[in-house]
Amino acid sequence: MDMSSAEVKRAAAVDSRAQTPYSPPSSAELNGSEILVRCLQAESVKYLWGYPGGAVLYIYDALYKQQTIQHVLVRHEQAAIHAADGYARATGEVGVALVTSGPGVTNAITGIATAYMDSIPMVIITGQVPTPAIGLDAFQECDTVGITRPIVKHNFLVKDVRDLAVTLKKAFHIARTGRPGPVVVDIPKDVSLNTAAFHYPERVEMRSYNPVRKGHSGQIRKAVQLLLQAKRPYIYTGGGVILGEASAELRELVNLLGYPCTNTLMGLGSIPASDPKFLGMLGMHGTYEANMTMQNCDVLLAVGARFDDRVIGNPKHFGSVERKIIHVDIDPSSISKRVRVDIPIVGDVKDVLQELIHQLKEAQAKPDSNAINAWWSQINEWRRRECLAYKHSDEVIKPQMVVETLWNLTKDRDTYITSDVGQHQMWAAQFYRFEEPRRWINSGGLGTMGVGLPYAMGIKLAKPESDVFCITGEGSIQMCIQELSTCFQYKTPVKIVSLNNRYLGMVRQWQQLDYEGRYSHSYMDALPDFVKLAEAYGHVGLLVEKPSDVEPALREAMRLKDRTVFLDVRTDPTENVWPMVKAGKGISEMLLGSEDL
Ligand SMILES: Cc1cc2nc3c(=O)[nH]c(=O)nc-3n(C[C@H](O)[C@H](O)[C@H](O)COP(=O)(O)OP(=O)(O)OC[C@H]3O[C@@H](n4cnc5c(N)ncnc54)[C@H](O)[C@@H]3O)c2cc1C
Ligand SMILES: Cc1ncc(C[n+]2csc(CCOP(=O)(O)OP(=O)(O)O)c2C)c(N)n1
Ligand SMILES: [Mg+2]
Repeated sequence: MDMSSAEVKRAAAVDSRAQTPYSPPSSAELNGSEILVRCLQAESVKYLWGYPGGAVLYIYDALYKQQTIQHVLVRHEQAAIHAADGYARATGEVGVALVTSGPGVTNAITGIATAYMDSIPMVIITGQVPTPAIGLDAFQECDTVGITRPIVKHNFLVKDVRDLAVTLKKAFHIARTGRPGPVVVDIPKDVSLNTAAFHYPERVEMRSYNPVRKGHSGQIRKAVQLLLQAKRPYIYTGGGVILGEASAELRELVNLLGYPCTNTLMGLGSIPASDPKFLGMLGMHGTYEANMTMQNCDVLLAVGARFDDRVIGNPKHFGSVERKIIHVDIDPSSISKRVRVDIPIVGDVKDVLQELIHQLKEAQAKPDSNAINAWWSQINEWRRRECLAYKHSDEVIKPQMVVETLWNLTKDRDTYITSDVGQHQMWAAQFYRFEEPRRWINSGGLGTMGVGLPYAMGIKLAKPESDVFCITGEGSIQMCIQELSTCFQYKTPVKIVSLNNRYLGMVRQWQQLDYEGRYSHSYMDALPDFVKLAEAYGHVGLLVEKPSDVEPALREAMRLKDRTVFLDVRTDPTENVWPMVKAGKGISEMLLGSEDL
């Protein structure tokens, strides 16, 4: 953002001589740490995930003296960010985390980048060495503003306690408005101790930051005309629909037009999986029908989706056919970034869809029903390929079957599913049929192994009455497994379903398909006994080795409502994720199974 660079540069050019001399507190004044707590209270923050250290001890002292914000002590700063991020994804609120300077910040980096890539609203408070020590290689000093600059929506270094409240107001405002994203507020130790009068502004004005909400009506009118003239239309939607709380509008639009609709990995649940107009996820591991429809449509309405490389495959192949593209996105920089767009509409998805629906209802013209029926016949033919069918087995546990069984057992309950990254993530996306938004929580853009357990932990605090399952792999779960300890301390009973194929399966799959079966370092020997490990952390561990034991084990995990349960499910190590668009291939050039190799 333009605004950020100028402000941040000014802030980063710290000159300790320019600091206002410290003056003793007057009775009406609060110290920086108390101000921070008051600001968080003003923002109705209920939970804060963090880890203490020297630079934030005044802040921890202020937290000790209050009752409204629950601090959760994680076991690694990466997990603090992931947990707050998971909370934000499930609730739509801003997730808040607190870490100390130096190693606290560097441990948090993966979490911040993960949230940034998926546009998740967060405020991350980082401790910093005292202002006079900045730039002197002080103990536990790192240039937080510099290190985080490319992976935040914005960041601030607060040099004067009198700026703290307004800075936090700005941070929350920036995090949750426009295209959401993580904002870092770096607070030097002396700022957390110095005092000032507390005033939390009701609103903030930032000259160079004014995200557009309403779409241009002229552009929307053009979009309506194009949609009504379409012979082979397609509605392609993404994470923006969920971030913009526009699921109801999307459903209305799809019903109004009767056009086929798909979701990206990040958009799952914005339209019910059971809706016959939903073709499933598209992209690298999307369904045959979703991808064929994408390649062959003549009018594409893209809503809150960013034409990711996992979605369009080879851009030359994607661009080789004639189709008109309408793109609705709140971030103008997302538009025509990866593909050329015919009708750009910058605005908030909810506002734009409402206007689009309104104009469609007013329009005299109607869709060409013959053409649309013919298009549906073609799509139904693609559907008959049943691309997600897999070979069932009584001998070995098929990972797809585990996810299907979980879906069957939980579909009528209020259930949240988190996942890690790998084959298990794709099977979860393909076989768990999400009906509602914000129920599918995973890392899409950065693809961060290790998110699943902290995400589940963060969600369970927000949704104590809901079932929270983490579908993971034996590789990913080990990246933040220490958080089993946090789950025990804070009594956040989550259910971990580890699809243990004894491989870094997604890597193994690529090595099988693209590296002639040279399985270089994708097999993990000497895995821990996960059942004993779960027990050592105070939880329940269950080993599941036979297909017939899958359902009873899942039922048992659900029966143990107040316990964290770790299911070590030994799945078929050779199973691959199908369909698959290999690197460099077009979106319609999918492999549907090993017989296509
Ligand atoms: C192993 C692996 C495999 C994957 N395979 C696939 C796959 O097969 N298919 C797939 O789809 N993805 C896949 N992904 C995920 C992929 O990498 C991307 O994360 C994903 O495709 C991006 O989804 P999106 O386009 O919905 O964008 P998001 O990252 O969700 O971006 C949302 C867009 O909406 C905009 N927006 C935000 N808020 C609003 C608002 N209020 N109004 C309007 N616009 C808004 C943003 O500006 C942004 O452009 C995979 C990831 C991994 C790790
Ligand atoms: C932090 C991180 N390191 C490396 C990768 C690359 N990577 C993607 S999937 C994968 C394997 C995951 O293994 P596992 O968790 O066992 O899941 P599986 O694919 O076997 O289901 C790896 C190493 C990543 N996504 N994230
Ligand atoms: Mg594995």
